[in-house]
Amino acid sequence: FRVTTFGESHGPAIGCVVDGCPPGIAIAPEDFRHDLDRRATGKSRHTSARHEADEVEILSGVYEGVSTGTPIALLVRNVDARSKDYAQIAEQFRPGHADYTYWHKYGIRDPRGGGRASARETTMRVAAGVIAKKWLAEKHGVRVQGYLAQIGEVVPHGYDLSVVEDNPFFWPDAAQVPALESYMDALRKSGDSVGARVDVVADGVPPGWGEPVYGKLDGELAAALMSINAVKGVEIGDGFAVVAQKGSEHRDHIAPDGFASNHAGGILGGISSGQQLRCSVAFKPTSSLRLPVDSLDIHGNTVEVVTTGRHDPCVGIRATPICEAMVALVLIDQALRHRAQCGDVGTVSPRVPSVAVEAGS
Ligand code: EPS
Repeated sequence: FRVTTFGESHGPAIGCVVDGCPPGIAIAPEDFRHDLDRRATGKSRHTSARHEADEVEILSGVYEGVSTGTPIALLVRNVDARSKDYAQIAEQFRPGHADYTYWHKYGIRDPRGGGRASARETTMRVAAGVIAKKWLAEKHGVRVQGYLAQIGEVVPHGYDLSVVEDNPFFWPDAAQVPALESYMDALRKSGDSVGARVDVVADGVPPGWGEPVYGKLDGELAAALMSINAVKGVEIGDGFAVVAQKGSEHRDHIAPDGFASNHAGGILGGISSGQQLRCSVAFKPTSSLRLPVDSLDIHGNTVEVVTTGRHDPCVGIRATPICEAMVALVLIDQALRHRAQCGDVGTVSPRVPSVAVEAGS
């Protein structure tokens, strides 16, 4: 299962091609609505004010509402691009932005907004993720759900995943939402931006998905999540907290009725253990700020950069559905790979060794 995307923030359209999708999945344009709306700009005053329709056109791979197994091409036309906002920074490098590295790599860049580096590209990851989520839920009862686990220094006091969809932050503690609104209002007025952490859990993943050495499930998840714009860190399970743990504390005790804890995050040796999959993703503060900063232009002159336009003061706020999509895309790929090698997913019964190991041998 492979996804590639194309398009720029202010080009005519963005799109993706989904290769390797199993045949027989019911797919309609309206299936994409829910997740694309969750990710979209302009839904609250705390995100970019750009108003995109994000209407998905299915160009191929679906016949009479059902996937045919051939490449699925999806297209979303950009309807609210406003490139003139970027005229003043077309030749300037925004500190912290990919326009510097694109320029040095290619010697040419699309200066309209973030161009190819814009988070607009993530629309198509979410669209492809809808297909993956659907297959995972229907075939295996797998549910992938994310939430915002930190904005700046603010962390949730409680974790109630049933309230996550009821607020513009995907925040798991409803009582804190008014304080977050004030926090974000003050941040926006100051012209600055802030980082965030998104957690994603997947329930129902059977044991056995993932490869033991190359293509480890955790490696694939890290690569997929790290490929999202503005991501600077990925953790699986306890992540970097394992550094301070003792082995006796970290190991998840195994009992006949299941594991007693989940420090591993549902992955052992690159393969799913059957526990809840737990990932955590760190988003940097966005770099397009209206606060002036010294920089260089493409001719090597020092300049003062001020970025106007419609930007997210915290791109992590819209990142929950994007992270969910990337996790779902990795899981469907691993599920199909597992089925190719080991047969029907979830039906392999582990063999108990026929020769008992003698105590003390
Ligand atoms: C983005 C900058 C803004 C955001 C954009 C992400 O775009 P513009 O180029 O219009 O100023 O609005 O997000 C989207 C358009 C979207 O659909 O996510 C950036 O630099 O990443």
